[in-house]
Amino acid sequence: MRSSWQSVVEDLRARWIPAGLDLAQPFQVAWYNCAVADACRLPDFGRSSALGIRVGKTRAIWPRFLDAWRENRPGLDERHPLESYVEATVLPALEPPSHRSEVRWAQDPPPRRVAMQRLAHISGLAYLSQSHLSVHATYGPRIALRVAVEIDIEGPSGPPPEPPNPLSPVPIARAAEVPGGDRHVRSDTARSHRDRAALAVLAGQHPPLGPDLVR
Ligand code: B12
Repeated sequence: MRSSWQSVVEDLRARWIPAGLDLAQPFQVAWYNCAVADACRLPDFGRSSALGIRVGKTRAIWPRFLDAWRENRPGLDERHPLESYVEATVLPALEPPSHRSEVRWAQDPPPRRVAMQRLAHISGLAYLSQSHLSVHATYGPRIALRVAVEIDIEGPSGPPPEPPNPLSPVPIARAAEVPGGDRHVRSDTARSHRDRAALAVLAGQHPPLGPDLVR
């Protein structure tokens, strides 16, 4: 029998995915709270094993967002159109409330700031790489981490999952053989990260990325 956090996550996914919020990863709030400074902790309603859902997006959001913008849908704000679109998608799915919930947006400043990349790693959604970019096993680094939703029910149990590391040491070694390639390997820029992801694809050690994901 499915536990209730699974059905909650499934119901929310069914409402978020058609709007382009296609990365929703459940986690136990304690996994994250034990790993970050107090200033970045998430609310847990007094139960450390509460359910959290790490919500992000791939490029799937863009056609849906543009449709909403062209239709002048209510709730969209000219100054922050994408952020307001995400808010107008996430919040109605939590109504009517079946459980208490809290929402933290990526753009929330301290004291509500969440270390979204660490959370993506801890929840198993995307590997936090040395380039300081979160790298998804399928979508590469071109993902955005928009929201963390906390819900007052028991979340997943056990230890946190380890996200797959899409950057294998073999392509890194190959990059070092290319003149100047070692600079890419050591660089902390997003560009070097894409180069390494592209090498991983070429070496057949990475799930295929669309050309627009690795260019
Ligand atoms: C503040 C902020 C910025 C600031 C400062 C970033 C920084 N150096 O700390 C500015 C405006 C400069 C910025 C720029 C960018 N950002 Co920014 N940013 C954030 C934000 C809102 C908070 C980061 C934070 O304070 N975390 C809390 C602290 C406590 O976490 P931390 O684990 O200690 O530190 C993390 C980050 O600070 C970062 N970091 C820390 N030191 C350094 C140093 C360098 C060189 C870099 C690149 C990152 C970095 O990596 C750490 C690991 O998680 C996050 C969203 C979020 N809430 O997490 C997005 C976020 C990290 N940014 C993001 C992106 C995409 C960018 C840009 C690439 C945007 C762009 N297209 O230019 C650039 C990259 C700039 C660069 N030099 O490469 C994405 C990353 C997505 C991913 N796949 O990983 C996030 C998650 C936003 C999102 N909605 O998805 N960002």
